[in-house]
Amino acid sequence: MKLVDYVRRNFMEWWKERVLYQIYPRSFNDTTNNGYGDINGITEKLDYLKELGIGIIWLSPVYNSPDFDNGYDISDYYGINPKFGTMEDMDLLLAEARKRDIKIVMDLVINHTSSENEWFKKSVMGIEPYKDFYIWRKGKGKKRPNNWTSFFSGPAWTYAKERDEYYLHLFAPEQPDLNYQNPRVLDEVKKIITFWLDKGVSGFRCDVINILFKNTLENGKAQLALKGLEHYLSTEGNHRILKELRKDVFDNYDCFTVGETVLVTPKTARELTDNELNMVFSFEHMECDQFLLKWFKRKFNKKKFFNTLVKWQYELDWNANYFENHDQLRSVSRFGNDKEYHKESAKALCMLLLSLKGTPFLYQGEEIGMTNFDYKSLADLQDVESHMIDSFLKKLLVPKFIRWNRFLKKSSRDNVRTPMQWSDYDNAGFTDGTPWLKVNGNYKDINVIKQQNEEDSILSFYKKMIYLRNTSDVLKQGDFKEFVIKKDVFGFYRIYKDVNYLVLINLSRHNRLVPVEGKIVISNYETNEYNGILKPYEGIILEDRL
Ligand code: ISL
Repeated sequence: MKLVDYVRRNFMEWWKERVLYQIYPRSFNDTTNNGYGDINGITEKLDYLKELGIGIIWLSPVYNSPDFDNGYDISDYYGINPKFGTMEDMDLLLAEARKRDIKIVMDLVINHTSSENEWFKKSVMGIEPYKDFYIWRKGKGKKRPNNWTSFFSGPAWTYAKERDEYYLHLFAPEQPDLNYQNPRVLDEVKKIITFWLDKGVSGFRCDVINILFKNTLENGKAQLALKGLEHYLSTEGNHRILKELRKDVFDNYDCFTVGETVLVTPKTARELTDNELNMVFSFEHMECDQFLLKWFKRKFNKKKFFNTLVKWQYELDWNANYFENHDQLRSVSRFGNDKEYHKESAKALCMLLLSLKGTPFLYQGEEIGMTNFDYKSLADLQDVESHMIDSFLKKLLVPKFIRWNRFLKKSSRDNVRTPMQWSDYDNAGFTDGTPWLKVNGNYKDINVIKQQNEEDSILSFYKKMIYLRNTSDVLKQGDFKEFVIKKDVFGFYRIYKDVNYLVLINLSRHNRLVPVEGKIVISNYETNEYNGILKPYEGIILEDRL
């Protein structure tokens, strides 16, 4: 048996043991006052993260990029976006993180590049070997090559007069899709991954990693919201690519991969984690407050949320658990109550997240209960997706008032991208310049410094809960078993050897009866005794010895 396989079988992998924290660099901490967070700003906060109990940081893209999609459009995979600093800054961050035993994971965006990437510029000109690095097709008469649509709305093809051809982009036109039918593309991707692993990064969060390989370019079924999906979702070719990357690159390093996997089901998730990725993000629990698409919001269905979490706990050996990321809304505003029960509900969600089986992923600001933003108009929004959706709805003659109130304000990704709230100084202590995106007006109440000084703050509870998770084999390794799901209450066991933790979470503003007994391990109400009634948004862990 290879040593690496022996270690894998007999020890818990480090990426299962540690709590991960996602940083959205442009909104984290600005040390140059250009209005954008930067790499030195992250280094400056490593002690904060260490004290919080974080073991892995995932950086949203810091590569060179014209920033049409905030770095998810990469123009040079080997360079650092000057807004964020230099490669020396990056090396320093890696070294300082290593000193503190914090691992750094990068974002890997390889479905598409930026249209300003040299590869694309040469491809447009037909220059070899880049001519077929992207997916080019002639139009059908005056029409586009097929009916596929983009994730950001509208057609997935844009015409380039230089070649008298269209290129495919499943996202914005500034994000052309790479052509994985061309083996040279994967060779380049391997070089990129190797470069960063050699630099000392410990893995990758792999952006839309199950839509790389397009089987055919036939028309998509008319009824699907995303036309063309059936031709590129988790295809055999995609599996081949991921297996090859695992065998030729990832397996040579002590690293891990988590896939951002579009429309994944437990079955496809298992296929993607069998000798390919280490874990995947599912989106199913993020769909419990919407009809079909996130733009059609409905009341949060807690029961569905709990049942979905249970389903994934049973179906996969290991989950990547999260309630927030840079594309979603703030969880306390979405699944909790950011008004009367801000503190209680943020803590209850914290307990839930950290006691499910799997690797917990926090997103910056979640640990202080940051909320959605009260945007006043489209001019406040920076996100390319929001602007594309707005133009799309405009073409459908949807009135401005409805576009704004029903769709954009409620669902824009900028809700979660506002700058980190460090203090009650100007701009929440994020920058002394003008922040690239407005700071949430509630920063005087919700900020790190204030919560560091309060024993019962959300931040203090995160610290306690992360400490518990970091030191408890029950929470790290215990089996998951459902206990009860009521309309508002979620209860489950974590069982390890002879210890049994019962986790009870009430996600409502009402008292809820759950008559059980046990010694309290932790409670978000700091109670020492449980009398069988869960208070509003109370979360509690009780211990039973079997
Ligand atoms: O955010 C979404 C819908 O509003 C998702 O559909 C999202 O586009 C999808 O999950 C893919 O997201 C990833 O790739 C995008 C980028 O914009 C996102 O920020 C990234 O997380 C394109 O690279």
